[in-house]
Amino acid sequence: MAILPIIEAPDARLKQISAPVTVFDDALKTLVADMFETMYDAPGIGLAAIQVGVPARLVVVDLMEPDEDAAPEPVDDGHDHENCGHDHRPMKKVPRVFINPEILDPSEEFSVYSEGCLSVPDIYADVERPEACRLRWQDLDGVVHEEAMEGLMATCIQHEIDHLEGILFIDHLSRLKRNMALKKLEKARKMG
Ligand code: GNR
Ligand code: NI
Repeated sequence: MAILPIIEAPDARLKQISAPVTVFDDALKTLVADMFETMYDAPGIGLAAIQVGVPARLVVVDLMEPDEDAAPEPVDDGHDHENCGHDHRPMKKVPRVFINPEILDPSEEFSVYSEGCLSVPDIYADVERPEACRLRWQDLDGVVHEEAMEGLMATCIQHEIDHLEGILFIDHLSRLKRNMALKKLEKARKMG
């Protein structure tokens, strides 16, 4: 397993269109394992292969969810966990691999989410996308699946499929806002 370097904008490699995965071998499984390790380390909720320099139509996602089996751990940090309304249960990983993913019948309803991207670090902006869709994809054995997606999963998978087409979330912003984001990135990079 390895944590891979994540490519950041304005690197031209992020503009490539990724090629379909046709070989479902051990090298693919290793790449997926490395992509999960890289995503959890970042941390992020999704990662497309091109973000680690591999132009293949492959994405990993993990939105995590509260672990129903874990007892809520008592923590004494001065914050009123009994009454704060948050869910303080430990989270469990829900790793998902989507190979050659395709969006089917996107909803006519849109939702807005404040998106970020590991390739555009520390920049966040509202992006409007179809609120729900169906997704068709292949798993690590090449078996085809189809499932309805909504909410954050629908947002995230559309963000990832954009990466496969060479599109970043800032490409959905006005030219003014995109240029502001790119300037901010450039400045942050100069500052180290
Ligand atoms: O970690 C991530 N968070 C996120 C938040 C809102 C919408 C999309 C995302 S995906 C992003 C990780 C990433 O860059 N995936 O390509
Ligand atoms: Ni991204």
